[in-house]
Order: sequence, then C-alpha cells, then structure tokens
Amino acid sequence: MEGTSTPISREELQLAARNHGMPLEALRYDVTPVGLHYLLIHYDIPAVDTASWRLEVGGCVARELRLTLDELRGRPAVTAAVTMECAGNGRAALEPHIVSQPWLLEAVGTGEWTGARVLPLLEEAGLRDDAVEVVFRGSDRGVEGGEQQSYERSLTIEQLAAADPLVAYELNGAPLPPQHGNPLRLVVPGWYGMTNVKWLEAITAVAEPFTGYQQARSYRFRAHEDDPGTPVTRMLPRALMVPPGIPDFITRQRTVVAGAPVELEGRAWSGWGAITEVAVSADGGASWAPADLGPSSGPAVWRAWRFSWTPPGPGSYELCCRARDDAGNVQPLEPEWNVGGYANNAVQRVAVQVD
Ligand SMILES: Nc1nc2c(c(=O)[nH]1)N[C@H]1C(S)=C(S)[C@@H](COP(=O)(O)O)O[C@H]1N2
Ligand SMILES: [Mo]
Repeated sequence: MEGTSTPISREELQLAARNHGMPLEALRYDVTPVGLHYLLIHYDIPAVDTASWRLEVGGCVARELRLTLDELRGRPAVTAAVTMECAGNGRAALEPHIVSQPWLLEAVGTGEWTGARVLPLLEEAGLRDDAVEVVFRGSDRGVEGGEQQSYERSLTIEQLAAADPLVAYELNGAPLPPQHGNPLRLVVPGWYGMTNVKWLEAITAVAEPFTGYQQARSYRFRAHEDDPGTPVTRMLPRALMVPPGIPDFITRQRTVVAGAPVELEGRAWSGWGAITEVAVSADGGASWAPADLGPSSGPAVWRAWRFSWTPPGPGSYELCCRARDDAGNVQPLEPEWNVGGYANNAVQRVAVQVD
C-alpha cells in the first residue's frame, strides 16, 4: 500500500473483516445504499429487544423521560442526508504504523437519516442550568484501554445547540439495520463518526465534563503517549475520486485507455463549512486545475465534482484531488501523524497506467 511498508497484523485483519469500508466506486451515489455504507463497531452488535427497549433521558433534568420507539416515532420527524466519516479514515497511510482499524480511504458514507431532534427532548425533560454536557450511551459493552465500558460520548450544551443532532430510527427509509444501531442512534451532522452513538439507550445531562474512555482518553489529537491532546470533533475537508479505468484484481492498479478523455468524478465534504473548491492533479500534485462542482448541499453532505482528463499519452500518472472549505481549511499534501491515527486528510493519490 502506498506510503506504508508495515504489514497489518492478525488483530487488524480481524477488525478489518468485521468493519468494512465503502467501495470508492460507490461515491457515484448521492445517498449510499445501506449495504455499501462503511461500518465501525468497537465491540459486538448488541442484542436489543425492541418491545422492552426504552430511551432514558435523565441526569440534570427536572423530569426524567422513558420513551418507547413508538413515542419517538410520534414526535415531529426530520429526514436529513448526512455524510459520516470515521475519524480513523486514512490511518493505514501513517508511518510509524498505528495498530487499530486499518482504514485506507473508504470509511465514509452518506445516509438519509430519519428521527426526532434531540434539543426538544431535552427541553421536554427540563434541562437544568447546572448541566454542562450531555452523555449519550449505547448498549454495547467491551474492554478498551484496560477499562470495561459501555460505548459513551458526550457533547457540551453549546456543541448540541450548534449541531442540532437527531436520534434516528430510520436509514434510507427503512428501520435502522442492526449494524447501524437498531433501534436508535445519534446523528450529529458535521462531526466525525465516533460522535454518532449507535444502539442509544440513555441521554444523561451532567454537571461536570464527561471523562469516559471514548472522550478523555480516545479520540484526541496526541503528539505522544503522555500528551493529553485536544479532542477530535468535526470532519476536516476531504475530496475522493472514483478510481478511473479498470483495476488489477490483486494490486488494484488502474488501467485506462489512451486517446479518450477520462471522466473523473467524486465527492468532497467538510464538517467545518461548505466545499468551495476541488482541484485535480494528474502529475502527483505538481500542478492543479479546478474541478466542476455539483450543487452545494450544505456542510453536512458531500458535494459532487467532475473533471475531464485527457491523458497526453501512454505512461504512468498519479491522479490527486484536493478539497477546500469556506472556513479556510485545505487538505495537506502529506499526512500528519498523531498517536491515534485520526483525521489524516492528506490528498488521495491514485496511480494510473495509460495504455
Ligand atoms: N454504540 C456505539 N456507537 C458507535 C460505535 C460503536 O462502536 N458503538 N462506533 C462509532 C464509530 S467509531 C463510528 S466511525 C460510527 C460508525 O457508524 P456506522 O457503522 O453506522 O457507519 O459509529 C460510532 N458509534
Ligand atoms: Mo470511527
């Protein structure tokens, strides 16, 4: 694999076989078909009995709520397309090697999520003034960093107000499948995947910042093991292309035919703002030309782009694409390492042989 000499281990293969990516040719769909959306499950898919299942809303609230799925479905429903990307996307390109889910570039997908807004639920429960954060707990349990735990993540009151998340019970018009969090998951537009807690069973307002493993130890940008680091939050900009031509079965090296324009296409997204530019290079990043952008769909959804490339002649080329957002973020040309291997949004490089 490009940029990497370290082979992945048996443990990483075990993770990779459970947690599949989105084949990059599926960038062609506005909304990712459910079976092609990437998957990341830290522990096991929990067994949930929907009939006895309740969502608890509690902690620093005036009155606790215990809601059935039908009660949640009875609330005003919102449907929103949201692009979700794992914070570990791009990890496998980092050196020194990081042992975790070994994503190349395929840990992304766009779902059409239907559910109820979280903010009115908290309002109904009577969120108290002493609440500083809200903790979202999934029913899956496991061991990580030596700690037994439920999968839990928090957001501050300000982050909640800005992101206006959903608790979703449908994906692409059908009940959530088991692997994506049935019966209910959190969907936080613009944020990296880990924020979107699946198999949601409790929403708890707390008066002190949450210090659980997935918040205080994991998902932080750390320069070295003793660095407390800073939290991983929203998705950095990234453009991806559908690899053109045809692949070799084993190496996946691409081949295109000389003499005809190659219609490059892909998607770009950012959790920090709207995509304002995608640039394409056919010489490994030495020179760039702007791609045509599709209609803007808001910061939470990927934006289509196209670029017609006519190879000047037979030979080897390295195609790259690079996104910029209206918050001023642009993808780096080279990866930036951190302990957890998060948010490596260095530009995609696709080697193409022109025959
Ligand atoms: N309860 C729970 N929620 C979870 C996870 C998990 O392991 N357990 N994985 C998180 C991570 S790291 C990612 S990237 C997304 C993946 O969501 P998907 O599998 O629906 O694509 O779910 C997040 N929510
Ligand atoms: Mo993730």
